[in-house]
Amino acid sequence: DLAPLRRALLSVSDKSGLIDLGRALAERGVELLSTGGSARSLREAGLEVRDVADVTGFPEMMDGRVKTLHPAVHGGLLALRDNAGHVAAMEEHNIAPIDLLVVNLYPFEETVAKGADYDTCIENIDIGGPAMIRAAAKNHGAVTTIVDVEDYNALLTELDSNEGQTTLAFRQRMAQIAYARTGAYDAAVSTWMASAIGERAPRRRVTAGTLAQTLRYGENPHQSAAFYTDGGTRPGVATAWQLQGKELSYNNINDTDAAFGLVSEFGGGSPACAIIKHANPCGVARGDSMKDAYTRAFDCDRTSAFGGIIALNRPLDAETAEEITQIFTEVVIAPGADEAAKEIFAAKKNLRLLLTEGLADPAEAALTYRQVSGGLLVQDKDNGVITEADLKVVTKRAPSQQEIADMLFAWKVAKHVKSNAIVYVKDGATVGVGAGQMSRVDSTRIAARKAEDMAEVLGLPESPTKGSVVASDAFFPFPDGLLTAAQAGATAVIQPGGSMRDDEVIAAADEAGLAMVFTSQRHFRH
Ligand code: 93A
Repeated sequence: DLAPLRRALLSVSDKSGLIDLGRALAERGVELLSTGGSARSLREAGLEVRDVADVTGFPEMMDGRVKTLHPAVHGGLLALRDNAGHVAAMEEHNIAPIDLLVVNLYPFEETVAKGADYDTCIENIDIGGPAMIRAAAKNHGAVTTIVDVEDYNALLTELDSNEGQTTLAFRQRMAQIAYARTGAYDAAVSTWMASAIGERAPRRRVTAGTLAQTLRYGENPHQSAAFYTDGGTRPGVATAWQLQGKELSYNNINDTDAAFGLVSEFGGGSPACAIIKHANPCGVARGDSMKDAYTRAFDCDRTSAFGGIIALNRPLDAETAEEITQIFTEVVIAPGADEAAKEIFAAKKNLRLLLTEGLADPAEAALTYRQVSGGLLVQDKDNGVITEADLKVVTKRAPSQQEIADMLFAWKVAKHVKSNAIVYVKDGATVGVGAGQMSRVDSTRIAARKAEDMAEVLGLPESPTKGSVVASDAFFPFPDGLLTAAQAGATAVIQPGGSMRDDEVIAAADEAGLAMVFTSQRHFRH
């Protein structure tokens, strides 16, 4: 299973670690072949290198578009060492075997991320690199393929443990990584092309992702799991900086994403806070201060908030940090934290603090994926955002300004609640959330019941749903849900409208003295 290493081809865009690797290989008696820029770096460091152009007998041409695409290279990578015909072909055509390929590709993803123009992106599509990687990885019976700088050390360790040779297991592992890289690379090209040519839903798209973290386990301990990131730079859980606390778990990442997406709906203006449990909000509020926003969010459902995930739309300050540490919280994510706040959190070793640079853009165009057995469902992200101008009043009574403000708030929250979603809001704070029920009327009842429970906990004289507004993520198919909300004391309703029985529902609203607006946009979230 051991394969010798006599000749290596190094062709890298990211030159970090190249010289150290080249030197380490040379010291182990490995002959070095290399392409233009890589060869120059190695030579400048005093290493002996042979140019690929010298091996192929062709100069690099067409601005480097053709440098390694030649049988002398591909034959050296692909030839089966123990196949008489292959060996004869090598001899006949004067092809020397290449035992190690070290390539990292033109930085296509980075070029796109920098916002480069079309032609620059095209020029950064690497052709020769992936061709060599795929060839070398196919021939892992004899050839080692390294595509990441982070694997240079592993290679040297492997050589040192095996008297300068590599094991089949190592070559197989590296080959698997190699194909992951070329697959992700082409996926990135395809994704970029789709948006560059204005395709709404990329056709026959493959998902791109790079392993960012192997997770301890998945949603449950018997499920293994990993976190893949798309290399994007948008603020969020994938790009946040973790200041303290244990590694994020699968559920933490999922919930933190939900929390940050929700709080980002409120922009970075006045303080807002969202507390999430199992990807659903159990309290969302605006406040005069961040502490006020947190406390009001907490008061929506103190029981569920225990062990929750908190997202803030503005930097964490000391008084909010102090308040948050009063109960157990899994994760806090915010666009920043001041020194005093960091100090308070530092005493809570298990509390994870994630800092982002800014907020997510709720209106951003993106795709979401859901796996089903045997396939993948791809759709545009729900980036629907409405303003007061989109509301159509359908009842005799028009809502007051306060009701409109609360309805728009409730609508933003409802977008982030699992269907069937019912959200009661009063004075810029949720007072009852009904999530994930199979019947809308059940969600309406549960949310009102939970509000009553909180009234008891907080010692309020009446349920906080009295004088609230209510949002429903999809239309009320019958008057019953709406009447349940009216009974709970809601005075205004925001919903998409569009039911066959809208007339009945509007009549019921008028009868109960409610104001109701239609948004004409639905926010299912299943
Ligand atoms: O333009 S290419 O697609 N044509 C090639 O034949 C080729 N061979 C290697 N790009 C090619 N490469 C890439 O050049 C490698 O993947 C690597 O990223 C880069 C290294 O070039 P240099 O050594 O000149 O910096």
